[in-house]
Amino acid sequence: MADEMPGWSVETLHADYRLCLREGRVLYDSKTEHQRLRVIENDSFGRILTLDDAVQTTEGDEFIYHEMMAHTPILAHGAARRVLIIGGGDGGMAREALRHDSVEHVTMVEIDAGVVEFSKKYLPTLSQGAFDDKRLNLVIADGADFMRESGDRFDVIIVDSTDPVGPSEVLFTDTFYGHARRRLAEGGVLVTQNGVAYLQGEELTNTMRAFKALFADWTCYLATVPSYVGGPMAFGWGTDGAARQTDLATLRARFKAAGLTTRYYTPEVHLAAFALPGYVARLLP
Ligand code: AG3
Repeated sequence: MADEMPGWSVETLHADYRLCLREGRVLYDSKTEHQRLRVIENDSFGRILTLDDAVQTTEGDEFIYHEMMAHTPILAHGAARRVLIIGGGDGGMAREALRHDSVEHVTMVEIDAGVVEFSKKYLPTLSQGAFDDKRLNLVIADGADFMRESGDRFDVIIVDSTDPVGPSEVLFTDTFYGHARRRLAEGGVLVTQNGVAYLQGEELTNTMRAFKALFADWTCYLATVPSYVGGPMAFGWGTDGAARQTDLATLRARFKAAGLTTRYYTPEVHLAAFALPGYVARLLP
């Protein structure tokens, strides 16, 4: 974070738009092998994790992102037993996936062991014990290598990455998406973090172009996460199955059967999230 404003943390992720967060206590500021890690406190958002000066997650609004990236594909699929998370070192995504009793295994491939250790300590409300769940298999490795080399297949793959700068860049390539498709079991769904559409439109277009070439059903869906500035965030969706055609009555029944208490996700929001405003629809090839 740039230090032009004492007492404020400045996110410089976007070229023309900066996010300033009032900085209470700085709980941590250090470099891991892969990136600069920081945790600050803020009255409106609680603890905020930044990696290389970009906001990754906040205690206050993380539920929106994690619920929408985990429950949307899992409930649309309807019988997801094996879930793969690429990234997600803070444990929030694993927590949401593991809330489904029907999920038997979650494999989480995180490149940076430092993020995991650190999140357990400074952001325990993110993982809420997920790292101790017997169904979780934590692999510290490069997600791109894992995708290329693993022989396993998954019903749902969630790419919970940072933005496509630095270590995450490879997770936005056609090659990576192609390998991801081969890791999907029949009817499996891939979802990806694709940035805020207004400011990171090119990133979304590139991913969607790759999905169009790979999947029978491809699109993106949206959710507004206050700490990811610039309007709604887009999540890529790719599958050769029919998960997107799951209707409201079915989603409601699955949601109820799963016994989930959520703060953002509802079956109605699930379906509505796929309705794209014109400017977003026009970013799709
Ligand atoms: N990973 C996604 C962070 C994306 C931030 N991008 C942005 N503000 N445009 C979050 C990790 C949470 N598990």
